Amino acid sequence: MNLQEVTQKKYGRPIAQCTNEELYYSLLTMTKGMAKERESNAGKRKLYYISAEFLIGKLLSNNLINLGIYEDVKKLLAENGKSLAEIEEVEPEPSLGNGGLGRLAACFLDSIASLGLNGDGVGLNYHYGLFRQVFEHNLQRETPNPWIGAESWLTRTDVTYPIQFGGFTLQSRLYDIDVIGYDNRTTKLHLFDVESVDESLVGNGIDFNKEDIARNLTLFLYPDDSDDAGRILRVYQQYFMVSNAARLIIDETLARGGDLAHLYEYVAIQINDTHPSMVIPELIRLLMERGILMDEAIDIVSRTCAYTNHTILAEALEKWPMHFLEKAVPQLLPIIFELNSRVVRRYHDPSVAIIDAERRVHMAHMDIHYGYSVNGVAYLHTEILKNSELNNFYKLYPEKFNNKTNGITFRRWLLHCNHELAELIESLIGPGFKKNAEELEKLGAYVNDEEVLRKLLAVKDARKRALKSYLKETQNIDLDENSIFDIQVKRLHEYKRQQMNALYVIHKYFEIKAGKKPGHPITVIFGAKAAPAYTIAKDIIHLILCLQEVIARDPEVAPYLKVVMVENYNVTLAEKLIPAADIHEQISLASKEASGTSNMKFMLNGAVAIGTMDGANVEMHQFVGDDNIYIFGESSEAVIKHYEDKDYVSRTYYEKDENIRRAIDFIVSDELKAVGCAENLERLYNELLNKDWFMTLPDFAEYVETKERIYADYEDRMAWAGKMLVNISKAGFFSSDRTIAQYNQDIWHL
Ligand code: 26V
Repeated sequence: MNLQEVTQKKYGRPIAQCTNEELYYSLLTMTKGMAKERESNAGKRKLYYISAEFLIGKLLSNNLINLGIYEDVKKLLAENGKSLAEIEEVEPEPSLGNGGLGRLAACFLDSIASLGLNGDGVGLNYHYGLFRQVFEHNLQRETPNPWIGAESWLTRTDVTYPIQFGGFTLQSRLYDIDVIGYDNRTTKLHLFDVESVDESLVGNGIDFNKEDIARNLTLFLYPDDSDDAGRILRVYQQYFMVSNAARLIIDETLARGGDLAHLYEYVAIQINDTHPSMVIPELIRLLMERGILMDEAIDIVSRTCAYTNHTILAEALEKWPMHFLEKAVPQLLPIIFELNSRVVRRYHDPSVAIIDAERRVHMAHMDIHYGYSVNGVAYLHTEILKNSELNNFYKLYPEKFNNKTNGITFRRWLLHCNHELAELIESLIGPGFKKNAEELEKLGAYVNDEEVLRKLLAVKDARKRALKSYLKETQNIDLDENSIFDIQVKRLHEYKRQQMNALYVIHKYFEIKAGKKPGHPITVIFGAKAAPAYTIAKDIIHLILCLQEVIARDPEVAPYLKVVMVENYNVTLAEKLIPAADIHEQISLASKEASGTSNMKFMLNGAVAIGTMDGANVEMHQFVGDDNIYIFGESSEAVIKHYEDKDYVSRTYYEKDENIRRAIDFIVSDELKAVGCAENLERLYNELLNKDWFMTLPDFAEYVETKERIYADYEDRMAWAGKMLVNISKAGFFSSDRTIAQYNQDIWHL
């Protein structure tokens, strides 16, 4: 059915007489119908990508692009006096992820479908997602983010399983979202829900009764984990996800005529971080229920499951206290004990045991012993896993370790979010790059072509103006489109060092007051959600919001420096912010950022990075060379050594460096306290002065120097445009199509 027919059937009106809401729902219906007509791959071996997060973003435009009808629909709507951009605004954005890990899973599904591979995603259908961030009194407050209306991208299926927990059973229900590949097949995102979920359980903000598992199980992603009730809820969620996944995998395999004794010939399971790790004991348990002996079941599962590690932060590697598992999933304990005893019998090193001396279950250890592949997500990250964090495991299983540098889907992060740039590129090198990202290299031929460089700058200016009007309309923020847009958007975490960027802002504030005016005004833009229970992260948001207010009110500084923290940073905002960036901040403490993926999105959209030698920045630097990226800071080796030697004392930097002292003291100044909350500001001040676990201060002086250099270089517009072009031309490697092709070749063998 075409759109005209859909609106007639649904609302009894032609397109021209429909509201934007009616048109959105008509397009949704039409697109879902078209997806059903597409084929899926029916190859023998099928991938199940299990993930607690799929940060899919809005789907309408992306689906229209991948169906190849975006331009036609846009034209048809325009002929009827309607705007596709306005219709897009009607779509709610689900927040089914925290950040990079969840967005990566979404990019991977797009690439799996676009490469025509046989693979589906499996996760949970959180009704309120992570949360919606609102700012009040310069503080973050969390509210639910509902996204499932009467009509949505979800399709209810007949698949339902009884999932047993300690003492009770819950009935599940599977909902599917079609993932439409670019000019190719579709696959599915399977989201399991619990039939008894009750949205009315949510009270003030995101508070709810954490004990009432039957009614709360799929309300939120990662509820507050500051107490045991919140933490054990995660165990319930994770088991619910993997038990459903394992049953679906078994049922689908049998329905395809497969044989469970050779499950690995039919199935590959990718475990996305440790959240789905319980799939290992659960699948073993279910195979044993079907008459397979334990030895064989363990062997089958070990040849089916592969694990991706996304972090080296020790606190983020899940270790569940045994009593949590005893309470929530007692049926898994005999299996986990058995898996552990086999490890302990074979290797006498306690550091590789699954169960430690404090009776905690190390999920990553289980994955490594009982999976056939362990991968990191960027070259440096995998090297650190092999040589330090997981070295004891690497020595046991060198053949299991491999690197898969992350990637992003160019459909969403170029074709959809930056039409003007995509058109300019196509006019220069033809359309081949849309399917083969490496063709972007051909842009290198234009690096000295002034006419092309001018066009590139014009595209950037257009995107900056578009961001300006979007932020004015949606958040009442005023931007100066003639200023430098210097952007840092990502989860709020101390290791990502938003606080270092904020300290720089304070530094610049004093410099401008002292008469040192920048060549162009500077707009420093932040976007970040903080985990609800992560106090210092919320204090950093508070600092940034207070700075925003103090600087905006200062007539001496405001014309030259502006701080903007956008509210509720999400995929939709990323799609507006990233194309408009001149400079992007990738300033994590070296060794701590596994990969980063916004760095790739900015690069592809012609922004220039200031960054440390961390994560995928290392590979970006290798591709673009010293002249096209601004690298600073201590090396990962030096940082790792500081942790080993425990020799970092932040206060010595405060005492010996005047700039640092001036910036840190300002956090607790009367000016900031006048617009903020003394308790929060003092806590952050003390943290930086007495702990600073992620070593902000040692890199500060070099960060300041490098910022001055990048801002100065921005003044030579032609040379700058050359840097933009080089970045775009070298971005091809970071296509998730390349990443997925490598997963398939080395791990999945679909
Ligand atoms: C999550 C959280 C959430 C609550 C606060 C504390 C905390 C600490 C660490 C984490 C990390 C979870 C894993 C994760 O999201 N890793 C990210 O994965 C991306 C995709 O591979 C990668 O680009 C990022 O570098 C990595 O941080």
